[in-house]
Amino acid sequence: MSTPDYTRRGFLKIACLAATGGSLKRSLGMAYPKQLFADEKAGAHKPNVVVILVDDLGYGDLSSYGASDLKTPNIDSLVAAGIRFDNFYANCPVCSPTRASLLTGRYPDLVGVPGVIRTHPTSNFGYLAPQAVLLPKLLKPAGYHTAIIGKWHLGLESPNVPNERGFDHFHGFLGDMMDDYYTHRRHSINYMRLNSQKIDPKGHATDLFTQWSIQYIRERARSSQPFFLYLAYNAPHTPIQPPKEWIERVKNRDKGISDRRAKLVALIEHLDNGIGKVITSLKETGLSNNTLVIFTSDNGGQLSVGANNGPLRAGKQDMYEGGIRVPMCAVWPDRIKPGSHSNHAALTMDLFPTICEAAGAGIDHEIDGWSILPTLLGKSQPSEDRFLFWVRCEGGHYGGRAYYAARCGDYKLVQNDPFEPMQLYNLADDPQESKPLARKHPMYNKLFAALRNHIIKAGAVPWQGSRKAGSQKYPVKLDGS
Ligand SMILES: [Ca+2]
Repeated sequence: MSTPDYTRRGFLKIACLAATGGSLKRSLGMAYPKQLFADEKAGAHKPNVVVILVDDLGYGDLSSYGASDLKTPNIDSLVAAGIRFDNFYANCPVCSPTRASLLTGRYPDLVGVPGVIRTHPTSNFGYLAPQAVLLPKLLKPAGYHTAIIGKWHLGLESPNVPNERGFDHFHGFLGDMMDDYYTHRRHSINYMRLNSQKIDPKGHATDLFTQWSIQYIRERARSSQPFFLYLAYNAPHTPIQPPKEWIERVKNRDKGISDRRAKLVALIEHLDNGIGKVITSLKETGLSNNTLVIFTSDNGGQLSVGANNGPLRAGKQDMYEGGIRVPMCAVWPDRIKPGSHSNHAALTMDLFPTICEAAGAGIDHEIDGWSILPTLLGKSQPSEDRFLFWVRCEGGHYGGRAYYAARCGDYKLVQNDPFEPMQLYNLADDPQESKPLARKHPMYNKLFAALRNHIIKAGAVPWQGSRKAGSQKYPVKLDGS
């Protein structure tokens, strides 16, 4: 497929605007006209889009990304069937913010989600902004049926639940995690839903989300309407609780593996098996040739449970590469070249305009993400000099404060803890982020100033939200406890 000229011009316009700190408002609507594919050959129609977001999978925890002690043949097949990214970043080293960026195309702190949304107000660090426009809201007028299966994690009650934020179909759970993959409870609360209905299904969460996705795909196959399926598995997030037979399989294969690592490997392999079943259902229904599948993780692997982030420093919660750089691949038969590869630096929020462009959905409001569709399709895309930002607010030893990273080109400014100084690294010379550069380096001030401006902008967006009147008292005890 040739990329229409106006798409490239549109991209360049966006690039210039963003490079100068300008607003992307309205320019995106011009860049991605709703009828992108309307003039293509007769019989062609809009692609289905399936985003598979896994939870806490590290950069090195797929065979195709270098793991030698696990087998992920299904995800590896996806990677081989499309384009693989080696410099793809989650928007945050933890769950909720990355999910907010995926669904809004914005930095998470610009839509009220600088940290993890949780049940209890004393540990909650986000409230999805009412004015944020979510991806299904744009795909719907473009003709799509929209579904989320699995983990939502962008609000626990109305109006921040999937059906009220644009999804036609929700089959999954609202919470930040499950305390048990079989009971599905969090803090003894049942957050499992079929749309607005509370449900109590039996089975391992990975198996349920796999079954529900296959069921959804088979139902949609009977319709000519394109669909968007956001499949958000909670594996391999803690608790590391794979089905027993999957642990036995790993231990029988690798006699020397530690118990801790065996459990995580088994949870990942079980997840891989489920993803394989979903991909098979796309093939069996004849939909796969017209489906764009994107696979990635919401943050890096958790080192304390034995995750492998490959050669990268640190892991989940950290602003070093191991916390934010994640596997990513995109498959679209006859559009994306199998076995292709990109070093292009991109973030989760870039998937929003990418999907809109592929779906022919117009964007008429300000976003922060840039479409990477030209890169996916093997077209030239200007190398970016944009500033990238990461932020996370958290309690515990972080003290309710935020910590940050910023990147431009090869330079990255990192503050891995609110009580540490900012440090500058050159990722090309120092991929391990172990040799901080002098503070007088000119990129230090450039990144520091750009991040400061971002923090000021985000300061206008509340993240505690307005809980129902009377339902919550002031969340912090004033005696300091
Ligand atoms: Ca996560």
